[in-house]
Amino acid sequence: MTDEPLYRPTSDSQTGTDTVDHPVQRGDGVELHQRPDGDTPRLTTAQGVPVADDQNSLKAGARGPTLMEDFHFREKIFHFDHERIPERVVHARGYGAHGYLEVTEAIPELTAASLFQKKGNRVPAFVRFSTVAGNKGSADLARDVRGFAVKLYTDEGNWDIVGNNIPVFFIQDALKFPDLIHSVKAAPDRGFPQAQSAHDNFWDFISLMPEAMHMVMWTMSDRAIPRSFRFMEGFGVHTFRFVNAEGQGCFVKFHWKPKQGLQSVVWDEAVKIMGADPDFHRRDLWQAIQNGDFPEWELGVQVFDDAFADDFEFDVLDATKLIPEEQVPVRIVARLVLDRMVDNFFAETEQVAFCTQNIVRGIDFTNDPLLQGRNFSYLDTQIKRLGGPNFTHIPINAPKCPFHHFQQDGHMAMHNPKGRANYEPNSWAQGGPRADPDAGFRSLAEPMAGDKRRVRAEDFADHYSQARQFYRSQTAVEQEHIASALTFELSKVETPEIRERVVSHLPNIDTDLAKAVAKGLGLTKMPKAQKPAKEPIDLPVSDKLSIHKNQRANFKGRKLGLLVSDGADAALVEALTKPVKAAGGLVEVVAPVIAGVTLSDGTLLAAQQKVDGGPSVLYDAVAVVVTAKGATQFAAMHPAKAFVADAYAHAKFIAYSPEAETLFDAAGVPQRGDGMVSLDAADEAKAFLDACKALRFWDRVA
Ligand code: HDD
Repeated sequence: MTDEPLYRPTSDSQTGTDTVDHPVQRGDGVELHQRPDGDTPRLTTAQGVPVADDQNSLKAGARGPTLMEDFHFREKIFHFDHERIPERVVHARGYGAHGYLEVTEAIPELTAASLFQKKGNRVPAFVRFSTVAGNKGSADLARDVRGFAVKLYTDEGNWDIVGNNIPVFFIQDALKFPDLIHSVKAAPDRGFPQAQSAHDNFWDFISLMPEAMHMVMWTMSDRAIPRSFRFMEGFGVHTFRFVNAEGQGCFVKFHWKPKQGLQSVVWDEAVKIMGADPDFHRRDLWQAIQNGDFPEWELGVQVFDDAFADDFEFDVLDATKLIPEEQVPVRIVARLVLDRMVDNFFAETEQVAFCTQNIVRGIDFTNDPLLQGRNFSYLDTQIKRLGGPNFTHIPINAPKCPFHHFQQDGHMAMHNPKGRANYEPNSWAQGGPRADPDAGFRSLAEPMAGDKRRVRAEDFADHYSQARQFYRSQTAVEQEHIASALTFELSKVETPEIRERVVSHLPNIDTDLAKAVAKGLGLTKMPKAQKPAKEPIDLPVSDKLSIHKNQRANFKGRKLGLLVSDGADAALVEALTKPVKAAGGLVEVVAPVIAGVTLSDGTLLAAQQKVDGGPSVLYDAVAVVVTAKGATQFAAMHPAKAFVADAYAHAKFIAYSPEAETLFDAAGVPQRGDGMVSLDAADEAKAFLDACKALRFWDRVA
């Protein structure tokens, strides 16, 4: 053994400009060809010192101990050790994108918010979508509420609308939030289950909180398993205030309506997607934006006055209630477009800090006790998560308008005030910023009075009427999904008393629903119905609450999964894929091997998925174009059989070349019928695409 260093940098390796490739000997004979050249920057330490060798730590002898003085080693490992910050206590798993909000209708009569003063005004936006219960590494398709948090960088400061894809919430008072979240997250003794509400603790809590029943109808509906972030609505949930330049206020609720339409998956698909592609939702957003298919939402407002609020059946400060669009129509005032992915996930998506307290002139809070509590929680949590009060210095959180204040110091302060004045009033010539009584933020001068008490307002007491309205506003298929979801979740509950207590709420919502769930659970008798604090009333059906009633007949942004075998008819493949692409859809080829298949005309069709990596749950519709031989081969492969069997069970539109019959028979797919298009002639491919616009052939499973 020798004490000679095994690798000594040559003098030209220090210049960083040498383009001649001198292999670096690692010492064990492995040659590394990574050296800086004209385009590749030189590796440095965080202090900017060029690094000569990033393969070997500094040792006393080739086989000796590592030396303490190896500052490169210590800096690299120290930094790695500190890479993690606490994940969000809720909404840990999320995915963000940049875009803009453009005002399509000026509303100065309603609000003094500068962005709404003129049609065409545009402000940059950052949006983060999320699930609530699971940790950062959980799967995208968990049955859960989706966060829909929007940060608008207006020219009068940042305005955050920290909403969800469901317009109501589980609880009425923020004091109960920790209990709600503790109950849904992994149980503290066993550390599971992860990212799901199907367990005893959650349903125990819910069954003791009748106010949650409306929200539970939503989370048991397909709203909680969206097809992608692009196909879901967003809601500000609470009632907020608009305040105009004259200081007059009105109430407002915010809505995000996807231009892409609404779409969800079915539960069996969700379960399988979580295995096949746990990143299904983030991949979808990434692909759409990278392909230039920018998702877009309309910003709508429901505006109403005190007189409406006084007459409304429920309290507008109660976040477990919504205002049906039939009662107060949604007025579209802007559009939100997402057109750019982040440069760096951690810097932007992870470090973005949404706070409900971030509002701008022209917007104000109401006394909704959930919103009031949130205003404390978000600011507080950012300090924990981002390490100090200067999280607004992180570029993603900093306003994009000028800002001047006397806040200073603290961890990681990036911009301290210049000059001597760091207080006011002061009498210095360069005395720093001053408050502006004319243009500054002012709260609505709303009269307040009342006894200091821990109390819930009496008109928060009706917990079932809107749950009933929601359920009855769904199509038969959607109602069946709610009953199945409740049955599934409660079947995971181990304690019979908890199952029965949940069911005992359902007769107050709908007796057929109660019966379906009781039957699904095998209950021998219907539990006695809970006595409501306030008798529920029958409200009119609200079509806007249904997904199926509000779909847009469109295949744009959707995906066709094309299962092909070697020798497949090239003309048919072309006839199928061309109109899908023309309609703004995507085609993914699923083949026996990832290299693809050779079509009948000898061309190579590259595959995006090998058959066991591309199950049909990843697609909105599927097509099977095979030769007789290919069909026989697929008929012997479980993933190929599952591909067609699942597509059939999930009510998807299926196109197939006649040879595919062998595969369908082997997969146990019953006779074809509607929603399945046999491609005997190429022009039937067009008919198939037209059918696909309906997204699912629900009659098959109804
Ligand atoms: Fe919350 C995060 C939405 C009630 C406390 N919440 C968080 C996020 C969204 C929501 C979308 C993720 C933001 C992001 O992407 O960074 N939360 C809601 C909605 C609610 C709601 C729509 C009811 C209408 N939340 C709520 C209550 C409390 C919190 C009642 C506490 C009293 N929420 C938090 C939090 C989080 C959060 C602990 C975790 C991470 C964060 O704030 O930044 O402060």
